[in-house]
Amino acid sequence: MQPEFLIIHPPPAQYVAHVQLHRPAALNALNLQLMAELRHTLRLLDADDQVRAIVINGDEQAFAAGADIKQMSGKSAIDRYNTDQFSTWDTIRRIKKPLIAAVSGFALGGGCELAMLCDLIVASETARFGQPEIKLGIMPAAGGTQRLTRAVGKALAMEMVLTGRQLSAAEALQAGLINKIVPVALYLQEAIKLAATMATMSPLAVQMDKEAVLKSFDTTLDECLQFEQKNFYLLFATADQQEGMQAFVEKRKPVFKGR
Ligand code: CO8
Repeated sequence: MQPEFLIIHPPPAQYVAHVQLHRPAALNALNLQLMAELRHTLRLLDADDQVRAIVINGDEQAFAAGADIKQMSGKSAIDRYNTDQFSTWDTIRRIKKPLIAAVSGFALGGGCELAMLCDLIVASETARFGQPEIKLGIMPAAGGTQRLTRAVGKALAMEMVLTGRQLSAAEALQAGLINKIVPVALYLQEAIKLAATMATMSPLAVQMDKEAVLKSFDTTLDECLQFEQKNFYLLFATADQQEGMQAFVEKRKPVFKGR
């Protein structure tokens, strides 16, 4: 399937994939087709052993201005239930490799939720984050009420979700929603740099770390600690663990192979 609303760029660095949301006439609004294309592409990249980290961006004006309001308007509750669009989001949630959102301009509604579904967010100075669904008489439904609250805390999440107020990049950084802010000209480059750093690490360790960090959102601290310990033991079954420690002892750079 050749995507219509995505650009899959050549690898910008070794083991790094770069996917661009590309529906500029609608500020990259996430219609069902775009999300299906994204799911399909991310699954392929997740299965590709030449990829260890994935950068997702939009363009300078917008990461994504939300779910496609025009596609949603006029639909009934049962239409929405039958569309089952959240299975797409659930699949993306299960991508094992790190996803880095490079956000410039609007990340609103589903766009903010997609950025939060990624593991790290690099923002340009012009980025704006918001959950304006309340202004449409609906609510965030792709994890917005949950991931936003976990990231920024109850007080700010309530304010954003109940009033639709957008955060500037500086506010988002201060609130712990994003990792860093860089000038517009550099936001993509910076995200690629972060991805490239992760791509030099043992891919199995990176994936299991990601899995364990995400687990902390799912369940109790006790269960999470046990999960973390299990993955830690498992990594001692990898050649990369031996290589990593051997390289440290020998004072050289490790060469990780994903085994
Ligand atoms: N859906 C569809 N089209 C959109 C969207 C959108 N979310 N956002 C912008 N567009 C379109 C506009 O309709 C316009 O198209 P046209 O030229 O054909 O009229 C074009 O993009 C450019 O937009 P504007 O002219 O409005 O650009 P401005 O710079 O004046 O304004 C804004 C930019 C402020 C971002 C404005 O476009 C806006 O408010 N957009 C809507 C933001 C919003 O409410 N997002 C939340 C949507 S609901 C949602 O995401 C629910 C998620 C829950 C489930 C997720 C499942 C997928």
